Amino acid sequence: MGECVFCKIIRKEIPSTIYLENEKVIAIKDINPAAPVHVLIIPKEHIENVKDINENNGEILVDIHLAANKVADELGISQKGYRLITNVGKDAGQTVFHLHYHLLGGMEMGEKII
Ligand code: D5M
Repeated sequence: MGECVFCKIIRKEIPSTIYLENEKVIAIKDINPAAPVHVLIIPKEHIENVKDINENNGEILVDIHLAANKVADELGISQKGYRLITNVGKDAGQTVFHLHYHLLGGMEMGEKII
């Protein structure tokens, strides 16, 4: 856990552009944006990915979606639409093994951007 880049961002040991932060989640600008708006919604609790969501920790998904709604509104992409994507495991392309959702918007998206 000590080496997890998102845990370090949450502890402010690594700088990031923060759009929203509350007790449960943080929303930051992706360092390598794949769209004009590319925000990562990250729970503060270290959960590897969706496969580790269960009946004890699943409420975090509500907090993540509420944060995504709020950030999408604030960044002005709610009306035109956006994607909310989470990669689960190596074959999906997950590179940071701390649960996060990509909020992507600000452009018309084709078949595949991430
Ligand atoms: O997505 C992991 C994402 O995390 C990828 O889009 C880059 C982003 N990333 C990695 N390090 C940082 C820092 N330090 N700041 C902001 N964004 C970062 P995945 O779904 O695991 O492929």
